[in-house]
Amino acid sequence: MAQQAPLVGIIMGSKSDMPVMQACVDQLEEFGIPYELTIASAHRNPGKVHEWASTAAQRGMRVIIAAAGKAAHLGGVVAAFTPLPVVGVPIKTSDLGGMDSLLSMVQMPSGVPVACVAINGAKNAAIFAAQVLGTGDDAYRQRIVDFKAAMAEG
Ligand code: RP5
Repeated sequence: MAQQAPLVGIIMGSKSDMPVMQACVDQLEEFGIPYELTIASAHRNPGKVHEWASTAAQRGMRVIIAAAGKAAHLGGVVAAFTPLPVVGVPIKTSDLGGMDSLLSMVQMPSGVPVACVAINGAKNAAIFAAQVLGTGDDAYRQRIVDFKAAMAEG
């Protein structure tokens, strides 16, 4: 999608999240939605996260998908720095099975929402992002209609 300006910004806390997040990338590709992918941790690279999140809207992004595991603060930190909707993907972890990621991502303080999908729900994050884009774009909305019709066909 390099030829089109990205509309979805994907950020993840580690390259170790990529095997899970490949399903998100694949779904966005299937919808033909241009995206940008960045690896930055809220704890290991806070400056990079701040810069990326606080410029995402002016760079043309419409929705952000943030994936992280363990003490998964990435989605919330990104949400603190952008007016864009943020979808969080809690990553399954070896020690606590992803409940750590889920609870730290979903329990946001009032005023700074992160719309959180299931543990490892990378594909649903892409579908939700497409639905957000579809609210203002008939072509993207039609892709969701077609996707649902194909799903119903089995
Ligand atoms: C989080 O810590 C990442 O999002 C990842 O899910 C988890 C483990 O990261 P690595 O130690 O594998 O880099 O920040």
